Amino acid sequence: MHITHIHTTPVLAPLPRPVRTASGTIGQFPLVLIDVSTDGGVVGRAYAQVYLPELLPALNQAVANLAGMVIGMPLAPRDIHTHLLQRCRLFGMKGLLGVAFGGLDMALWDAWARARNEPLARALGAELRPLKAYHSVGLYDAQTVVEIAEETLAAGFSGLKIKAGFPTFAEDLAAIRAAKKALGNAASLMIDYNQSLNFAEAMARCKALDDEGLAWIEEPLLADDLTGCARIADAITTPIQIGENFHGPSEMRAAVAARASDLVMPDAQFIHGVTGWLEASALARTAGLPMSSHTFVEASAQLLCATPTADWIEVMDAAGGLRQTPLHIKDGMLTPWDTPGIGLEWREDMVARHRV
Ligand code: SMN
Ligand code: MG
Repeated sequence: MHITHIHTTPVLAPLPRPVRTASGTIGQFPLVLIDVSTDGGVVGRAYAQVYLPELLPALNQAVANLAGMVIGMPLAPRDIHTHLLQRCRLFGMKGLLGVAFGGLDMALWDAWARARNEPLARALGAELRPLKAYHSVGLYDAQTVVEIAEETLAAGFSGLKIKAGFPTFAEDLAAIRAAKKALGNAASLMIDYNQSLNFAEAMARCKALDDEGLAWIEEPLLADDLTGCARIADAITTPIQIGENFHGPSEMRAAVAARASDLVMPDAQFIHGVTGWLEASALARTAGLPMSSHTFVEASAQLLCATPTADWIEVMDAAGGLRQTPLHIKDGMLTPWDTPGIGLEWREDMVARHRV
């Protein structure tokens, strides 16, 4: 089977509510929908995402240009991955190009699994199983977070992740305590600073939060400050979580070598797609690190089934407003889609409405 055509569609995907972080707000998710056609009639689907609407045309063009380099090739995702890494070696598979590469890789694997008529996990040799699921939301003050926590429990999640990084630590603490109280023993609470603190502030806030019973504290520092992260991880008992900003498996290898965190959560796109994730999951296994996911709930559900140290699946449903099938969450667990590939079928009416 050969690749005949790759179609891209830029959209601003609707979200149930904006995601406010200490480093900027996402109102709608800028996505590039990717459809890979083959001469065997199989179509593979995935998407790439860029947080800034201003960069959506550039991402769309990057995916289309990269796709142009693989038309006519056999549908062998690993071979294509190696081919594109080689073609792009002088430039480096970084930034927007790395994002386009990750999205395209996922669409190719989706086609590959569909050609086998199996969910991606099963085609990779892993059985589908329920995954511990947490609800991932933005920055909320102590009053509003209670509503969010109640909604999280009602929706069947066993965890909630809220953003932190208010101007004062007192506001962080108030929101965390309010969320914790509302969740009780029914769900874990994680917090995410989105790289917003300097070292002194991060160390002080993390130490002050160490007895609050958090499941993890995420990205207190700039993502590439591996030594800083390692020092904080050493100083407190609450696990430090990083990984959404690992651009390719080699950045994860560096973080693991620096002992930058207790937990890892690569993003299926930034880590360079399914191929990159499989390398990352091997790194996590040899280092004994629990591995969670970051956004991309459809591909992540399949991939976590095939991840030896799988921990939590993040549910921030960027494409949920455009996807045909809803998420299935019950008793704290998400059940991966038991359909060929990664389980993405678009609602064409919604795609047409949100197309840019
Ligand atoms: C995040 C995800 C997507 C957009 C903004 C922020 C985040 C997370 O850091 O961990 O979900
Ligand atoms: Mg995060």
